[in-house]
Amino acid sequence: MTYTVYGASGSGSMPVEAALTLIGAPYTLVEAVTWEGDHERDKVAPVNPMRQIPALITPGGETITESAAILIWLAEQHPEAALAPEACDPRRAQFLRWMTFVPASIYSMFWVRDVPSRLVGDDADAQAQIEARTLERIADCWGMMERQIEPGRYLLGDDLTVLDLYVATVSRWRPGRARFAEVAPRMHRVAQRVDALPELQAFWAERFPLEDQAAAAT
Ligand SMILES: N[C@@H](CCC(=O)N[C@@H](CS)C(=O)NCC(=O)O)C(=O)O
Repeated sequence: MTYTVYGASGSGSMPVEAALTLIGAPYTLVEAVTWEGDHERDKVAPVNPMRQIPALITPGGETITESAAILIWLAEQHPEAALAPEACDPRRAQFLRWMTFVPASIYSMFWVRDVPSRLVGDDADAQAQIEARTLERIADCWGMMERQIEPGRYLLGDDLTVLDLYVATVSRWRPGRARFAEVAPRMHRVAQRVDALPELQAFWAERFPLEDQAAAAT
């Protein structure tokens, strides 16, 4: 009775794997580095026709895609891990708001910027504009989020939630943590706290060492 995660080091499967680590639930990993080409994307196709990671196969054999849905579902299935405010908790609305904002406004930019030719073909100038403008858009979105939340030790107060795991991961991607710190200084402090969680030290070291995110941000 274990989970299966389709994922890759440094990818959007990081918050899912981190949540499973905190929950203490065993999982099998199917490594699929989807941004490295069709061969890798095809590994995911049987469970996710979008050929994207993360995808989670539950112990009951159900497939869940979409990082935010997976994280919210895992928190609900494992209330003992206390990784999300419950439905009656006053923090629930903001939790759902930002759990939706991150994939809708920020994560989605990477489908465009990772392969700009998907939208503009071989036009090198247009590709360069997409790369530059998506970086600005991502930074703007982080800034907007920063101005509308009141973090405590963590983003929604003093309790760690899957939102913290999510933001700690996505903020490592381009434009990278240095820019994130400029536009979202309070959220940056939270992300550093998540990086330093003792329970996740071995996980981060194996799956997303901080030096890798520095390289990814260049
Ligand atoms: N909406 C999806 C986005 C997933 C996504 O973009 N995953 C990336 C890796 S981090 C991917 O598989 N990209 C390959 C592609 O889109 O072709 C989610 O939130 O899970």
